[in-house]
Amino acid sequence: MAILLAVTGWPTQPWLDRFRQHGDEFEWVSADAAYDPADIEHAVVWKPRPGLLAGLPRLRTIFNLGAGIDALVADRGLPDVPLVRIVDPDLTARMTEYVTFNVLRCHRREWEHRAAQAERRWISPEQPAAAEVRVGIMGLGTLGRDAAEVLARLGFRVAGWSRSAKAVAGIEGFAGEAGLDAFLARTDILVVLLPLTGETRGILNRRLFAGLARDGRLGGPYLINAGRGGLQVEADILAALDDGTLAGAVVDVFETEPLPPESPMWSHPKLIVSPHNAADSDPDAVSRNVVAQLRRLARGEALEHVVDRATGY
Ligand code: NDP
Ligand code: OXD
Repeated sequence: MAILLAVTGWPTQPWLDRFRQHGDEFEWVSADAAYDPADIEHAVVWKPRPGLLAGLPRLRTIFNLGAGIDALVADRGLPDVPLVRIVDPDLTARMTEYVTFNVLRCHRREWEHRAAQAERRWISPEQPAAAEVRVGIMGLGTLGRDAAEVLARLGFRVAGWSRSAKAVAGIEGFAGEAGLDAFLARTDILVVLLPLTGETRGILNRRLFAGLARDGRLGGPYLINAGRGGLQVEADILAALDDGTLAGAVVDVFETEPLPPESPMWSHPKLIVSPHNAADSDPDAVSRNVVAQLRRLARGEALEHVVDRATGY
């Protein structure tokens, strides 16, 4: 029995090399080469071709090579076997770096400084202390919680919003529909680390932006979205930046990726774009993580981080 590696959008060979290096007791085959579908027991994938997994009659487990599984569950023919996502300290640390870097950009007035430098203007914008700035994190899961704790250590007033109520020391918790308005109303910098599901699609829209705090020390609220592009209505982000509902935005994920060259998202002066690399899946760290799970299975132990198909994350 073999393990099939199927990745789209990433070079296959570095992944295959790492899996063979860290899991040399297993037989690894690439979906880019010839293989017998009946030999495949587990599949290790990132955005595999729709239908590919349905063609594997003995498949027992699917390992997704990232944290978000929305692209996989969009495949209507996805076999009903355990689907495992990545929860790994390397991925979490990368996301916390991205979030912290960009919260600090908003807090330390990056936009004003760049604009002033371009015009050789010496400015003295008001610089509030971190303790005067309220960060709100939508999605207080593996990634959101780590970022929240780091930001709280930097002195920011941090709150999180999740589906179920959470008690995290030093972080103000809000949950569900009932908690959303109050969460937004106390938020100067909104960080989004939600999964894309039927419930969250399009949640970052004009109505939500209008609910953010207007009484903060930064001159208006900021948005940082590193969750998924399907969470956001891009026309609403642009309109909110134009009319001042948002003071600025940093966006890593888009409705269409790669972001098409003609998209107005590229050139809006109040918008910073990154190319869906807030937290890359590192082949070395992630292959070790998946191999550890395969060894757990081989010992008859339960898999960790199995996706709940009902909630969609
Ligand atoms: P988790 O599953 O650990 O956390 C998800 C969080 O979102 C949980 O707190 C959950 O609430 C909350 N949530 C889900 N649905 C809702 C809802 N309807 N209303 C309110 N809260 C909700 O995921 P991770 O933290 O590991 O990852 C989050 C996402 O980050 C991924 O799904 C992926 O899309 C994105 N990502 C982006 C990357 C990038 O490079 N841009 C890299 C890695 C991930 P509860 O705790 O109550 O379940
Ligand atoms: C992920 C991603 O979900 O890279 O891990 O977006």
